[in-house]
Amino acid sequence: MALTLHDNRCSTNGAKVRFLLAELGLAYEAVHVGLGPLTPAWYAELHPYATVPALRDGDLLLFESNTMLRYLAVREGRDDLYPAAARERALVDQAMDALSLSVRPALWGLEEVTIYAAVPPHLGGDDGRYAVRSVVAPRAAALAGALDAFEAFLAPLPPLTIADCAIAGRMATVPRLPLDLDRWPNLARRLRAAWARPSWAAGMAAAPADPGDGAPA
Ligand SMILES: N[C@@H](CCC(=O)N[C@@H](CS)C(=O)NCC(=O)O)C(=O)O
Repeated sequence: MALTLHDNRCSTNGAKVRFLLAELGLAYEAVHVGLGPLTPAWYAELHPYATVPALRDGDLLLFESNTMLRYLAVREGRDDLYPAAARERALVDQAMDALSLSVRPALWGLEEVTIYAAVPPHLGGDDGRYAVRSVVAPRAAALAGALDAFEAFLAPLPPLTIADCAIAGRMATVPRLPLDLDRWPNLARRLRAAWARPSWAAGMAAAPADPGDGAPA
């Protein structure tokens, strides 16, 4: 099997790539990598930033999830998912770049105080588990502003592209955030369509088991 995906089942960037691999019907080996302090030394030597995912295809090793999406679509000749024509391709790239550069920082700002981390006392954390309203509200507003602008980037795209893999994967946390998705009709339509695809479910089911959870290694 030529393809190997180093991944973690909690990784939204890994989810982007798993979604596309399933959409393309490609077989691959899924290798679990612990995150943060659980990252093994061998992986820190393999990956310059020691983040997941990493994709190996023979002697080619890729470290950026958006690059993996572009590479796999071109490798498989899927112009429908990543157009060959310069203008159409630029619109897909632009949506992916806006997601990474404008939406993602604001998304993380809200995720970190609601889903992932305790709120430090100096930011108004209460019991150390859930963010207080005064911390969450401005971050939700910042994300809402980023998504207001992002709507325009989604409008010209064809129904399914690799930008949808990026959006569906990186924004997989949205249902757990204090956010009314219906405020952004283009985004809501694309996310719901992507998450309804059999390839999305297949991609999530293909995530590597975490041995730390007692699942088979
Ligand atoms: N720009 C990278 C970001 C990768 C990234 O931040 N991955 C997260 C998981 S979604 C990670 O490995 N976090 C652990 C860490 O930063 O130590 C990509 O798109 O692939």
